[in-house]
Amino acid sequence: MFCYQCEQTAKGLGCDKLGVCGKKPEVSDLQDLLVYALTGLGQAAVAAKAEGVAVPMDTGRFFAKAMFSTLTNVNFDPADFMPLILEAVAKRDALAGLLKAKLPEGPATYVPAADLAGLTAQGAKHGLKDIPEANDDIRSLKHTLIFGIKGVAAYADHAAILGQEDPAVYEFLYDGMAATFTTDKDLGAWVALVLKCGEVNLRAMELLDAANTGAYGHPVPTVVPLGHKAGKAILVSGHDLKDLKQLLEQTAGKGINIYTHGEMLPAHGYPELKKYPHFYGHYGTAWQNQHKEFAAFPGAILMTTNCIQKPAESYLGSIFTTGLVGWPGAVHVKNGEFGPVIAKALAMPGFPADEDKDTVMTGFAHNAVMGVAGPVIEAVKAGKIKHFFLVAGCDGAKPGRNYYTEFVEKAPADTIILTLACGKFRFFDKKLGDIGGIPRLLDMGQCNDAYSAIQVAVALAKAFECGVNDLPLSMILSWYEQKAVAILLTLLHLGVKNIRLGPTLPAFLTPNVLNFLVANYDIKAITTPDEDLKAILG
Ligand code: FSO
Ligand code: SF4
Repeated sequence: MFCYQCEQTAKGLGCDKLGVCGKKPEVSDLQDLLVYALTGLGQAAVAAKAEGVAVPMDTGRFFAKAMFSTLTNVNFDPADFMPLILEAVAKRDALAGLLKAKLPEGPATYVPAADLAGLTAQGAKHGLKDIPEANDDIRSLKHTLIFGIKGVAAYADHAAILGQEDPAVYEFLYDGMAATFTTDKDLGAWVALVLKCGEVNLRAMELLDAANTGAYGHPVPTVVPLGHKAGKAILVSGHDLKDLKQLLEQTAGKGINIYTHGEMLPAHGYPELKKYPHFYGHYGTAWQNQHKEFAAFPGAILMTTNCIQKPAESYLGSIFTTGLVGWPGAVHVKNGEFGPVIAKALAMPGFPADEDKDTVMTGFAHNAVMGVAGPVIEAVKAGKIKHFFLVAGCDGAKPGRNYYTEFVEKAPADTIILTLACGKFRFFDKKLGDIGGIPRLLDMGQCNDAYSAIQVAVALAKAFECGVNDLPLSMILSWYEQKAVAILLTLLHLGVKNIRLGPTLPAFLTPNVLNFLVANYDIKAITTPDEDLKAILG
C-alpha cells in the first residue's frame, strides 16, 4: 500500500504499512485497483465521446459513487470493493463494445482476478506510484487531480442522491481520470487541468446546494441545544441529509429523540428537517472524537457518508453504517430502511434524565446571510465591522489544530467569523457576541456547503464593487481529506489569493508545485494566530 491522500498521512510522507486512519493494506490495494478500473472506464468514456457515442447517465452516477468510496474514512470493508471493481469493468466493456476504436493497453483492457485475494494482489501493482510519469512535478499534479476528483465525486454523488446531476461533471471525471494515464501534456497543461477540476467542483457544489435547499428548504438561523432529553436516542453523523430525513420520518411518534454528531449539526437549520419535534439537539464534536463520544452515547449510532473511525468494541454492536460507508463487523443498512437502527435504539437505555447544557447556532447559509446583507454592508461602511474571517475546513487529531481555536478567540471584537465544516468544533460554542445584532460567529454549514461561503464572498464583492481579493475578507483554512482538496482547487480557480492553509501542507505537492502556488496565489502555511492576525490586520 501507499496512500498520502489526507493530512494525517504517516510522518507527513505517506502511509505504507497501515493507514493512520486505520485503513489496512488490503483495503488500500483494493481502493487503488478500483481507481485503476475507473481510469479504464474513463478512457472508454473519452473514446466514446470522440466517436459520438453517448455515455449513459447511470455510468456517471456509478463513477462518482465508486470514486467517493475511496475517500478517507468512508469504507474500510474489503468485501465492498469487489462488486465496485467488477461493475467498473463491466460498464467499461459495455461501452467498449459500442466503439470502433480499440482501447489502449492498461486500465482500459485490464482483466479482473476471480476473487478478493487475486484482486488485492492486482491492486498492489496499480497504486499511485505506478501511474506512468517521469516528471516529479507532473506526477504531483496528477495525484492532486485524482484527489480533487475524489472530492468532486463526493459532491456529485450527494447531489445525485437528491436528483441533481449535470453530465458535464461526469464528463470531467472521465476526462480527468483518463488524463492521468497520458504523457503528452506539459506542466502548464497540467496546472490548467487541475484548476479545471476546481471549476467543475464549483458546479458540483452548486448542484448539491440546489439539491439540499430544493429538498429541505433554505437553512434559517436556528438555536441547537447541546444537552439532551430523557428517553431513547439515535445519533446521526456524516453528511447525508436524505438519510436523516428518512430516519426522522421512520422514528416519528416512537419516543426516540434524534441527535446530530459532527458534520450533521447544520441539518438543524433546514425547515423540512427542523419541523420534526423529536429532532432534538447536537451531541459531541468532530469526527476524530467519536471513540470517546460514541462510547458514552446511550443509543444507536448511524454513520451516513464519510467520517467513520474504527469503532471501539463497546459500541460496535450499536453503530450502523449506510450508503457508501462500511466497517467490517458493523451492521450495514441499505436503502433508507432503518428498522434495525430503530430497534437497537429502543433496546438501549437512552438518556435517564433531561440535561440542559449550552446552545449553539447554525443555519447561516447563503440565503440567510444574504437576507441581512443590507445591515452587514452598512456596518462595514460605518466601520463597525472591520474584517471577515472565513475560518473553515476540517478538524483532525493533530495538536496543531489548536491554532484555529486560538485564532477565533484572538480575532478582534470588530471582526466577523464565518465558518463551515467540522473544523468549527474547535470553537463552535464560543460566545463571541454580536455587532449591532449581527452574530460574530456564523455557521454556514457542512464542508458540503462551501458553496455558500463562495456565494457570500461574491455577493459582498459585488456590493462593494471590488474583487473578492480586495474585500476585507481572509480565508484561514484547515484541510484533512479530499473534499477539502477539491474546495481548495475551486478557490484557486476563482483566483482567490492569500489563503492561509494548515495545519500542514499536502504531502503530495512537490516543492516546485508549492512554489508555483505561492508565486501565483500567495497561498501560505499558517504560522501562529498572533502573527497571522497581525499580518492580516496590519
Ligand atoms: Fe471532510 Fe473536512 Fe465534512 Fe470534515 S472535508 S473532514 S469530517 O470537514 O466533515 O467531510
Ligand atoms: Fe494514510 Fe490518510 Fe491514506 Fe488513511 S487516508 S491511509 S491516513 S494517507
